[in-house]
Amino acid sequence: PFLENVVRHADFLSGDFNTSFIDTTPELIDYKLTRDRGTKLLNYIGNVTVNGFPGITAHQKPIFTQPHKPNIDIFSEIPAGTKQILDDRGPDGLVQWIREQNDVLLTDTTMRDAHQSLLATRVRSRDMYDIADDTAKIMHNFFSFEMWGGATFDVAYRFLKEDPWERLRVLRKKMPNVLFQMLLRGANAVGYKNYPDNVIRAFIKESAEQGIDVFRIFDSLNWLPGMQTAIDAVRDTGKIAEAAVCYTGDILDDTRSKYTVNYYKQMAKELEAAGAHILAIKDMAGLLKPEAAYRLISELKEATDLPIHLHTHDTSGNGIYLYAKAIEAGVDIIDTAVGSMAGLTSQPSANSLYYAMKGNERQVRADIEGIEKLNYYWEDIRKYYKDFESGMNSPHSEIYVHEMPGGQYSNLQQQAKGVALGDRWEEVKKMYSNVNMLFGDVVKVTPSSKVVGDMALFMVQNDLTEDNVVEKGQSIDFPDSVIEFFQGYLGQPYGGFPKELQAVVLKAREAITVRPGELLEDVDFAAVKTELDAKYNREMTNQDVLAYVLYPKVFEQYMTTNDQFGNVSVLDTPTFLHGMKLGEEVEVTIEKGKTLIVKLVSIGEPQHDGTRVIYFELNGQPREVIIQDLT
Ligand code: 3PY
Ligand code: ZN
Repeated sequence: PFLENVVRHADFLSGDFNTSFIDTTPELIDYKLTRDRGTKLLNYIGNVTVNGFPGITAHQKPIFTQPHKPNIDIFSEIPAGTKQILDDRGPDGLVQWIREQNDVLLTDTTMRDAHQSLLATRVRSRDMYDIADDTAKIMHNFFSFEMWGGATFDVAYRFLKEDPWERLRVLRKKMPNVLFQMLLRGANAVGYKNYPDNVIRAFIKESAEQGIDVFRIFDSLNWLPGMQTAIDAVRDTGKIAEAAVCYTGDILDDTRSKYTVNYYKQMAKELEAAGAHILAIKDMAGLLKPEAAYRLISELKEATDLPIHLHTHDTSGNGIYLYAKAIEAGVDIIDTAVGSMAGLTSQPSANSLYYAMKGNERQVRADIEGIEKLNYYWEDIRKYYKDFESGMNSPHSEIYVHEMPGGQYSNLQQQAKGVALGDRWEEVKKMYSNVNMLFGDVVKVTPSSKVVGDMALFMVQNDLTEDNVVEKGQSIDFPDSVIEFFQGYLGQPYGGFPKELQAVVLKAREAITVRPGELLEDVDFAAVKTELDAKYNREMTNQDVLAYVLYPKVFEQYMTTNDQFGNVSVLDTPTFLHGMKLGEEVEVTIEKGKTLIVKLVSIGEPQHDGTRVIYFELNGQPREVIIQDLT
């Protein structure tokens, strides 16, 4: 193909060339690269068309309408916002500015927690880029956009085959006016286990350089030593350290004496002393009841000087009422999502809250007409990801009993199906709350929530109960995550481990009581880079190295897919998830000014070796790819 290109070139045909022709004619190489990229994408499309996409059940690609956009003039100016306040006045200036606001400020979670909690974190960068400019203009007076962190980091590499750092960079460019916020799991970064301190520091530094301004830092057991390294590292970057108390239990229930108002007040004071700029109340399961919110926030306001940022999930359906009470108690910032991506396991709707607070002395600062338009866009986008919906379609007040975080519900349900416990889901939920009590009533949020979930599945599967687990457990091996938890590798739970159960789970293993980071050796980033450069025969970036250190297998798999299929993030979402229909034509812009027109012409019969030939037209030229039929 490259030679074809040479012999067709005008200079070549006219005889106007010499021996440096190839070196001085870069478009030949460029053409070859474009061609290679085209072939790789055809391979991807052929594969998905024949073999499907994990988690997608539709046999035919559905017909989708073009997502409705607000149609704001793209050349209109993006109004300045909180990002400029931070850049001009620094973290303390920003905190001062928050204190001066009477309105309640909003964080929009649509691009992170909302889709993490509703659509298994599957929303692709492309669907965010397409609405980024409009969002920056409409939500210019928001406090922040939570658009990174939590589960989005590994899901991007693992399932979407795209680079989360690129998402951050591109969005930052398109949305330069409002603070970018991420969720950081303290010493677990964006993973499920504690990492060495220098990994936490390097990850935070790189994230700040690439565009994150506000780091919401939490520890899955509310254990302060698990947060301190991260708080210090964020402060060193000049960004905002928003430290979280994770809310669990029920401060209104007198029969539960562990997580009281005083417990939260004490923790808030410690976080203030540890260097937090903002205090987050992270109600990850949506357990905070309206009257409890009023009381908690009123008391926290007295206990600390920090602005308070409230996060909840609307699983019970009480989210708006809870926010109204929190606003009455003086909360400074709250988390909402665009209406069509809100409610149920996601955050309460910004649109609904806006109307709910009409007439109140504290207003919700938002351009409601604009947000209603964003609503249409996300309503259309959400349809692409229908197969990843949890199936929950009404409020679940039982959340107050099982206490499962918003993002865990559908995951654990899938896990239960995976071990043939799908039809015992009710039992699993019940067991989840029993395990919580068995563990001594612990904070349940990634990754501690995963431990409780793994144990619940294990108990149901092995017919264990709270009464017989200690006795029967002598002769069984518990799941790895449970063993590691009882070894202290996620930190120390408030009130300690239940000793009898710990002994049964650990058997001959030792437990630690120090911070896991103290025992973990620093990662030698230069050595990892050298190894990766050699392995992939190219210069790896800091971001690649960090991704590999956090998730070695996931990153390697991503690199393999990338090698095979190229950059698949350029495909539109229906094509990415469903492939193409016979006779269909799609446009793929592989970079600015370079568009491929792909038509699926026919799919050959399976060959004896299990392969099929897929016939395409690429920019009008016939092209074939051979793929393995795995169905
Ligand atoms: C995460 O850690 O991803 C969460 O959303 C926890 O609530
Ligand atoms: Zn959440």
